[in-house]
Amino acid sequence: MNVHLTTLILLLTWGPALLGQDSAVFPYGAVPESKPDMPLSKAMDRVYEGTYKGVDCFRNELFSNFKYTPLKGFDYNGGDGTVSRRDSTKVIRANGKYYVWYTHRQTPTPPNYDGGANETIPSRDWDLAEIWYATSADGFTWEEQGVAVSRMEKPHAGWRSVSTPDILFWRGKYYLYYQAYLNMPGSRTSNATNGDDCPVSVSWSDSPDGPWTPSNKIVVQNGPPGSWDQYVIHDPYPIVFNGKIYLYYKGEMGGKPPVRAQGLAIAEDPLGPFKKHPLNPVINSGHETSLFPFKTGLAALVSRHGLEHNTIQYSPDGVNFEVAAITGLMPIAPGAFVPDAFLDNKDGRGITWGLCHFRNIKRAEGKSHSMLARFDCDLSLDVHDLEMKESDIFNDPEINFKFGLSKAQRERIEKAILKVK
Ligand code: AAL
Repeated sequence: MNVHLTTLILLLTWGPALLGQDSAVFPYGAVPESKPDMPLSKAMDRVYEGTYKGVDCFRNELFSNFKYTPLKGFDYNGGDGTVSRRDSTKVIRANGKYYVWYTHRQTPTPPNYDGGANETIPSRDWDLAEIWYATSADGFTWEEQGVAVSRMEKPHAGWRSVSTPDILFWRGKYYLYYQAYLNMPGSRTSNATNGDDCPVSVSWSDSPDGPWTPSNKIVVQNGPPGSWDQYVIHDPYPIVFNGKIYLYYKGEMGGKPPVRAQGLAIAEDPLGPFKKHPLNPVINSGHETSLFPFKTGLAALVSRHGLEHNTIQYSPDGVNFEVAAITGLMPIAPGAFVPDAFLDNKDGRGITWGLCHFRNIKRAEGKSHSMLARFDCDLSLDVHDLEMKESDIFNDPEINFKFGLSKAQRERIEKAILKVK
């Protein structure tokens, strides 16, 4: 046996002992791609046996941080709360430009959250709203085109408000799904959610520029009494998968605050019938829905609420999701540019940008509106932007101090100090 091989065997056998250790030690350097053949802690075992899509943030294709840019082209009446834009759809590309649709509210006053709403005063930021749209050449500067879907005529769902749209392109036609209110958001306080009750309806067009024909049909119904989604079917989000229309949505269960989870309803025709999946809810956390094809499955941005908030998740079948990455400072109501949302080609390439919103701006002064913004990320198999893979975000201290203790918390702490002997 040659001397090198002998030396190697001796080192592997006696190395640890010579180093004063009684077992192999985890190696120095970049985390090994393959699992070391040695006893591992649960934490290190999870690196290899867990559901993460990489052994560290820089090599995890489904990890990214998020960068934000203000948009040009939208006027908010100086932030007086009378104009609001929020809950934008996926961004799509057609006719050589980008298109996006969103909740547009223009009312004589800001919303009155405290029972003072009526036929002209909104009860919520998305009450008495319409679906408007805008186009852009670059995704940073937008040209507002005006209304796409107006409120419906009574008694049709959506007569009070239509909001929170998303877009489907299917067999040559465009479909806009939206929350279709049959009563004032927040008015049914009898239930444990915040009364933001509604089903989902749809309008269609031969062109992204309209005109849009309302179906005047509820295509995703509220669940039966006592079911998790009996009151709230929010954030309809269609994607083409397995040859069908997979429409994800948010439901709000009871509890204060209500638990938000996401369900799936599947149809073979854009106008339904949509059949809810028996395993609903399929995502146990989050708020607004945002998914995209990734490799042969689907990935989901899961933000804001729940045990698994601030995660990016992956599902091979569109039903069973697992945490692929943990992140932070996620976009609210992300509407990503998803070039392959309707291709169903089992080669999902991922996303790099989209629109989102910042909400309840200036609510403290009795004014409340939301504004659209752009987010960028690297959740793409075709981009490798290491700046987007940095997990350690340095915020200006003032940003953190803005999330200071409430008056009640400070009083609680000071009271506790007095008790210290
Ligand atoms: C949004 C969405 C739905 C809710 C409200 C407007 O973030 O979840 O649309 O109804 O908030």
